[in-house]
Parts: sequence; structure tokens; C-alpha cells
Amino acid sequence: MEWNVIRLDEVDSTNEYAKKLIPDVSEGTVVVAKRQTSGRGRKGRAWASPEGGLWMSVILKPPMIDPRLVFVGALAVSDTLRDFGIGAWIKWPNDVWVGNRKISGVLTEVKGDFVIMGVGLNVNNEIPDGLKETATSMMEALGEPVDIGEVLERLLEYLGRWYKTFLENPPLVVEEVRGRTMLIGKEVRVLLDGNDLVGRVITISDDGSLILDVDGQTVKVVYGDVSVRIN
Ligand code: BT5
Repeated sequence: MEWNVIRLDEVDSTNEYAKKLIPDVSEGTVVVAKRQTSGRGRKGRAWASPEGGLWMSVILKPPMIDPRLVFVGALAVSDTLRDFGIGAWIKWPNDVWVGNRKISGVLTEVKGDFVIMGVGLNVNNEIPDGLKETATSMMEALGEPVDIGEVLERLLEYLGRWYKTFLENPPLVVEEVRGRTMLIGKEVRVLLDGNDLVGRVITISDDGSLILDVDGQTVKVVYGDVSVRIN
């Protein structure tokens, strides 16, 4: 993949900025900002984006819109972290965690034939007060700051590779996520709108959904706005 990087000092959200470029833009355009004034997670939740973190969106035009695309982002982040000596695991469907703290989140959005894949990764940024118990950064994990340019370069390299794998063979991407999640076998609570599911994770199926055992019944949770808590 040929990446074409647009660098901004400040923006509301790189995903919003990227969306405005569509459709007059080519696949592989990347928007990176030093800080976001209203970075977003799923469902309009706020994403803390102070200076020092990596906040970016890549514009893709896959032949099909597929929820498994979000795994491409999570796998690329986890590979990048590994290169810096940080062991991370993927929390289905869109998070990357180091131990019991979130270090990165992926937000994919669709506009027309395009997918905007937003990736937020805490690098050298300060973790805001309200998130100190639940979030971490590369700097915190390593005890020293890292070269954010190098992080971006690695991340784009891995995004390109995993995107290629996704295009050729999506189940292979899922297989890799399965191997990098700590959820399998765990008791979890899946927060669905208004009705939580509690069960044991059996696996992540090839189509990308989470398969749970809920009181002896097999339940399939499709990627959507669900959060998983380890019980
Ligand atoms: C996500 O949402 O994890 C997706 C985050 C995507 C952010 C990127 S940054 C570049 C691009 N532009 C954007 O505007 N967004 C994307 P979700 O699964 O809904 O998780 C949101 C939750 O994560 C919040 O409710 C907080 O609890 C937590 N959180 C917020 N900021 C965080 C941070 N910097 N580090 C770790 N956790 C954070």
C-alpha cells in the first residue's frame, strides 16, 4: 500500500477530517494529528487525544464492507507494540490492551464505498486523570519516551500487511486475533444496549463474531457496539 500522509497540528477528529475528503481522495490517504479537540470512540464516546499520542485515520476502499476490517487495525497496533518490546493483547472487537489497561482503540466508519479506520495509540502522551486506572501508554510501559515517527512508520507498514492479508483471506486475520486475545475461556460480561450477557467465551468465529456459552447455550455476538468486561 502506498500511504499518502497528511499531517495536522490540531483537528477536531482525524476521522471527521478524513470523512470530508471522501470521495475525492484515493485509498491510502492517512490523516495524522498532533492533538484532537474532540477525538471520538464508538457511540460518540470521547477519546482523550492530548499531544504526544498517535491519532490517525487511514482511508481504505475495500471491495466489500466487512466488520473484520477492524481487526486489521488491532493486529497492526499489536505488531508495532511488539517491535518496541511491549506485549499486548487484543480485546475483541476493537481494543488493544497491555495487562489490564487499554493502550489503543480502533474506530472504523463507513462512508460510501470507503472505510475510515481511525487508530488511537497512547505513545508519549499523558493519560488524563479519569483514565489513569484503566489506560496506559507506550511511555508508561517502557519507562521512557519513544520516537513517535518510528511508531507511525511501523504501524503503517503493518497496516499495509494486514490489510493485504484481509483482502486475500479474511479468516486468516481472525485466526491471528484468536491467537492474540486473552478472552478465550474467560467469563465475560458483554454490554449490549440495555441487556447484558454473561458467559464464557468459546471462540471468535471466522466471521469475526464472539461465540459465548451462556448457561449452556451457544450465543453468537456480532461485532457492533459491544464492550466486553472480564468478570
Ligand atoms: C475506541 O472506542 O476505543 C476507539 C477509539 C478511536 C480513537 C481514534 S484517534 C484517531 C481517530 N479519530 C477519532 O476521533 N477517533 C479515532 P471505544 O471502544 O468506544 O472506547 C472508548 C473508551 O475508551 C472511552 O469511553 C474511555 O473509557 C476510553 N478512553 C478514552 N480515551 C482513551 C485513551 N486515550 N486511552 C485509553 N482509553 C481511552
